[in-house]
Amino acid sequence: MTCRRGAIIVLEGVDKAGKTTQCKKLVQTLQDNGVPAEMFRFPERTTKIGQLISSYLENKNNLEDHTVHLLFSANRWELVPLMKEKLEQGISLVVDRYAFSGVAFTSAKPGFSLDWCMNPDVGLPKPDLVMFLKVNPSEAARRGQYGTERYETSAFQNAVQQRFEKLMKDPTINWQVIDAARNIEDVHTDIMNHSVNAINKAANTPIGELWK
Ligand code: NYM
Repeated sequence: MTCRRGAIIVLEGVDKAGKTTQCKKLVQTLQDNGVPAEMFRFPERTTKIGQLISSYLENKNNLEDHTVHLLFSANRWELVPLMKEKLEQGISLVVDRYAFSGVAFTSAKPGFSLDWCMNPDVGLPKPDLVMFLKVNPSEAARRGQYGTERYETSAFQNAVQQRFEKLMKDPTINWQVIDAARNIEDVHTDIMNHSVNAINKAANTPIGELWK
């Protein structure tokens, strides 16, 4: 590799934690500081697979639980060539949800083990940093109504939070827990500091493989 590669920076958390707001602010501040950065989000609803997922989430169609899990994973894999191309150009990727949401949401359904849920995502480009935006689900609910999409209930979000806690025990991932109950600017400063560190560290190391 001739130039410094970009870093993969993932923001995770339950719904209403502020991930999308913080991803957008992070990309803007990085760019303002001359650091090339772009935002990715999963699910990426614009592809054919993404459209299937989107209409499932909007309750417009029903998909069998294993099937939809594999579609979420396929939606990440279909973006891998583009992600790698950007990283190799030195662009850091700020990613709104990744495989961790995939595992946390499906494994919150009855009959799904973490292991089974992780398998399809093994080998994806490994994030250099995963920040978990932590707000308890009741605080998240206070921030405004959950929407009307599938999974948007307090009971399900509680189960998802517990699955995230399990995933965060994995020492092979650079997890950072961010107290997201604070104001937007304080959370942003914290996220920016962690990101700059990760970008500097990643620059001269090869892209890793997730859960391998
Ligand atoms: N979701 C997201 C999953 O169930 N599996 C996945 O792999 C991913 C990436 O989709 N409730 C769920 C979490 C959300 C929903 O996400 C849509 P968003 O960020 O609201 O568009």
